[in-house]
Amino acid sequence: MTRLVNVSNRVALPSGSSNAAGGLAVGVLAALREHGGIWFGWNGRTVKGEPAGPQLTQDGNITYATIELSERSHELYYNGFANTSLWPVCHYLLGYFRYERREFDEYRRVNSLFARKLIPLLRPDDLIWVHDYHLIPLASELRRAGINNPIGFFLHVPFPALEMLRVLPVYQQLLRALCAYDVVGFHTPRDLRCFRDALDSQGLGDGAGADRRNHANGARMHADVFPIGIDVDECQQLAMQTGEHDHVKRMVKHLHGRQLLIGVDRLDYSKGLEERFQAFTRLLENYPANRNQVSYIQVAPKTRTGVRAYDDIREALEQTAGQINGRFADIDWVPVRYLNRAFDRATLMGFFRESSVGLVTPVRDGMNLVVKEFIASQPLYDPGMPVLSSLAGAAHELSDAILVNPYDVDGVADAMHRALNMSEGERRERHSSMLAVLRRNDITAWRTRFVEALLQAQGQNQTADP
Ligand code: GDG
Repeated sequence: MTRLVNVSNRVALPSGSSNAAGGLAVGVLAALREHGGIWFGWNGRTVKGEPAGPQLTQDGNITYATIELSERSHELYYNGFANTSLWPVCHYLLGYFRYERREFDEYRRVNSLFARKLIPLLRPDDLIWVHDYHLIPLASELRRAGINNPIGFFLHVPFPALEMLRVLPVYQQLLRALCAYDVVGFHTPRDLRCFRDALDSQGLGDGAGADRRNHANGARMHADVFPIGIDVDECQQLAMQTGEHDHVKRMVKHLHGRQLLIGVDRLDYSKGLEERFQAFTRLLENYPANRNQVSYIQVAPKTRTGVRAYDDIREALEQTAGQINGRFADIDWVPVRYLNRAFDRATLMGFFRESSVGLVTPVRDGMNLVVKEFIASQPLYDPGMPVLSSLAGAAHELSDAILVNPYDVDGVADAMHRALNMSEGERRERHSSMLAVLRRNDITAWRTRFVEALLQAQGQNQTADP
């Protein structure tokens, strides 16, 4: 069988915490477990001198091949260009955007380091699947070194509209770099449209679509939509099994029969947590009957510590949660529990199952797996309802969720109230149609469709070979 070589900035090693929060890791791991193969990337360690690796670790059918990064690369490439230039632009959040040429130079250097370290592991019939915005130039680096394998790229974050993309001084270079891939994948048709517009603006598209000749090996680049999904059965089973887990039991005990609203997000400004806390305040103000009747748990494990904006948001949210509790709490009721830590996956699914409302209100998101996990974890006879941001990619598929604009705090409060009071019949109807969507576009469909597109590229390349 052809080997699948996944490459992402960060690899979630089996020896690490099983609480790793992050959609890319969850998706890649689930896809790899099914198909087997290599997962290549950074192991999370930084060093002062020359980074070592790749170090190989075998776990079942997955080989983890990991490298170190220098402290300088971590600061300039990861904290810098990837997370302070690209991430904000892709999420339409220019208030967080900064561009420094030396950070972009380091971004290119790290991509060339990834290529150098990866090449000795490659076999001629491997399919290479590169993930996310950290590694856009990787294919051009590999092509330069003579690698002719099919190489695909999947963008886990939104592809911004041309007028937003143009803010990046190096956007043209990045677009050209994307043309070195055989397959470029996005979560939604909207992302694909934006990508095609951007290519056309540079004369790189064919006018009608995104297919074009790529200079390196004469193959054609194919861009398409591959919505990421989840393993529905895994979530359902975990959710059903965890009712007896200590954390879930303690959580339910402290509810004292109140309805629960839940949010689970990496602590990231794109997840709309400040706005969500305001909306919860508005729920208690505008619909006072909910006081002492509902509780809100927000799980928000830390990520990207060391990036200033991420440290700031943590402090801001702690304050807001304190203010809400200070204003509304009663001797027997704490309105908000803000848990700045990670839980294991099974516990999260158990929490979801006990919740009446799933709050998923990012101000922008590529897809959002949490809403899918929330839906899959619900009991069929009495399912909870998600309140979902229309600015998350998942809204494209999940039109039966209660859709909101996350910036409209009164609107989100109305939606919370509506979800809390929706009839069982309506909840069951909406849930069953959303579950059907989750099953159609599950993690297997995502992986299979992408791999098929890569195999097709391989066939075409071979035909095109002189
Ligand atoms: C990127 C894109 C896209 C969260 N807290 C804990 C925990 N998590 C898990 C969730 C979920 C994952 O992390 C988060 O996935 P998301 O999709 O919501 O978000 P990002 O990390 O921003 O992912 C996103 C995704 O890539 C996939 O393409 O959907 O748009 O931004 O699985 O359950 N897991 C554990 N403990 C926690 O405390 N174990």
